[in-house]
Amino acid sequence: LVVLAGGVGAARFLEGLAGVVPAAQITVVGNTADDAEIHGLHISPDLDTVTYTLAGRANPETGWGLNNDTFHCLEALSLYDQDWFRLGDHDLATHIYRSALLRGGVPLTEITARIARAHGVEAAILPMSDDRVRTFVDTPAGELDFQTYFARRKAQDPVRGVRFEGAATARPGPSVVHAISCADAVLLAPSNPIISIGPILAVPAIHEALHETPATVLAVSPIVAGRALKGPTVRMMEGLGHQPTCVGVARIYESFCDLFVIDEQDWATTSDIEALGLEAMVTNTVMNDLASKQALARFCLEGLLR
Ligand code: FO1
Repeated sequence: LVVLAGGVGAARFLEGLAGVVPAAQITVVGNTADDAEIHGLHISPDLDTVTYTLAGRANPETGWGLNNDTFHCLEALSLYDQDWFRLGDHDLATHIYRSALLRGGVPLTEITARIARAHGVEAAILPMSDDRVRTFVDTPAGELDFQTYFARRKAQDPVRGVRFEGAATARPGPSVVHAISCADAVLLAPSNPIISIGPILAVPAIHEALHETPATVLAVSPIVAGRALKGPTVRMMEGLGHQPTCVGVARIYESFCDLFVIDEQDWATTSDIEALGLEAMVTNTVMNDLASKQALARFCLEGLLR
């Protein structure tokens, strides 16, 4: 099973999936366009969120960062007014390790595998690309790098455009295309279609592999009853001229997606989704505990087996 994943929403979905199939059968293709260089360190928030969650170590309140982390270094950085990106002390160790290896020429794919192994994660976690891809968000305040828009300015600026710098020439990570082409199924996690899944689709060879794979492609809508499970998805879709509903998400995925999972609250949109040529599957997609995460994963697998 190959899962295209952003951060917190995807990690919750993966936690459910890893509870119903052996984790070793899961390959995650993770977004790296949210990556940032902060304090001279290379941060890969989405890869880390997936890794920490599958390791059972994510902070349950934020979804990102490590559970029970301390913030002594951050407190010290506040003296220099450098504490807007909340890096915990133990989380910092991951960034120090990653940054040192990157500087030594080790590819991000290899480093990500080492970090996952160290945390006891059995799923394969593949960065979408080892090449540098970065999201920039166009706002009335100017073009902002992603973490300035998201973490520093708390995703408050209206979004006029989004650009994935480097994506057009980025090569996919070494086993990404093979994984998609040989998968039994490809799943798009309930992540923001614009800024989490969007950069993955913007890597041309990944886009092509999704169109060509014989595997069934299933996507889970991150929008329920016009609201996003997490983050600025709805306002961002509105700002970019997409219908901010599950139907709007289905339109973004329509050219390569076969099955589209929507929430019970959106059952009335089934015919709109089927009019796009996707098969709609209706269930509870709101994941508030482990049981609901696993139930959603089981529902997706049953749909794929039909
Ligand atoms: N998100 C925030 O909104 N504020 C933060 O201070 C912050 C710190 C942070 C540290 C490590 C990490 O792995 C993620 C962190 N995130 C933070 C989350 C991150 O910015 C977003 O979740 C993703 O980039 C969007 O998927």
